[in-house]
Amino acid sequence: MSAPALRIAVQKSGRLAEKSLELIEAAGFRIMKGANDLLYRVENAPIDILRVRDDDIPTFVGDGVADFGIVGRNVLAEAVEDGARAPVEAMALGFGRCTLKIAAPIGFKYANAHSLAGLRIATTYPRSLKRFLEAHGVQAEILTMRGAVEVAPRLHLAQAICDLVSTGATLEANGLEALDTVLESEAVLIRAPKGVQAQFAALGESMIARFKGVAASRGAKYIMMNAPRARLAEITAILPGADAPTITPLAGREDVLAVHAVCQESVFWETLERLKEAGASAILVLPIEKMM
Ligand code: PRT
Ligand code: ZN
Repeated sequence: MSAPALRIAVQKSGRLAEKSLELIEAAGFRIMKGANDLLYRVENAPIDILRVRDDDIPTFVGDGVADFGIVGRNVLAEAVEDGARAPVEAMALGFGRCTLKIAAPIGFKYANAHSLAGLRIATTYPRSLKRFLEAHGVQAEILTMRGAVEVAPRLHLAQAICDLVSTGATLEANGLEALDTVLESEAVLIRAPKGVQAQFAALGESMIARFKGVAASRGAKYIMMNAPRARLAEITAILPGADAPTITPLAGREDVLAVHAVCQESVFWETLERLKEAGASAILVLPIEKMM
């Protein structure tokens, strides 16, 4: 039996596998990839990483076999049935974005969910689709498939589908168009419904705080410049997603101030050009490594 540890279940291989490990490492936990493929240890904290099929993650976390899990919200929503054992979404992680959509062959006349009444809809997400139909009071038949849902209309197995879409290329390649949204998804951190093992509660909290820091610093930039005092309001208004910039005087200059700010959104060349036009000079944009 292994030493007690906080346990996080992540996808072993697939779209979320690498990004999940990257997030854990970015939060300062050094992952040891040993001989055991199913379980990675963390070197500098009592954390075990269980590597499993994504479909098993909600059950593991729901039963408390793992304290936390990283999984698509779509998988969580599809797994959740029994309230007492439903994992809790602790935070959205900002990667693995996709949308569970209703789609049908191009030209299908769609006004709203009632346009689906009486049809057969193919999906690998029967519970999510059922909830969507019930929420709109629509009666339709659900055909549950294990995969390749996008071919169902062409094979006359169904008139519409409910499937994940990210770029839309798969729909397009199959002559389908998206009609409605069932669920907006991204990778989420889920937590055991009974809470994490008591001895690791503080470690769990600190891990979440670090994940939040990683998520917040992703894409954020630190921007510094000199700004004419007279045009300060104009210049600070241009800064993307920056609240409360730091304004300090420059030695020996009455008319110019130094402006420093954290920008939560990307800083584009266009932004820098607008700042320059507004009189800013010596503009520096720096990456942010950590934020808390
Ligand atoms: O083996 P395991 O069971 O662990 O993996 P899996 O095959 O079930 O899942 P995987 O690795 O394919 O996806 C893991 C998670 O990634 C999903 O549960 C989603 O939360 C997320 N994700 C993000 C996606 C997509 N984008 C996505 N585009 N999952 C699947 N797709 C598929 C979609 O089903 C469709 O077939 O990609 C196709 C559409 O893509 P576009 O770009 O053509 O629109
Ligand atoms: Zn899966």
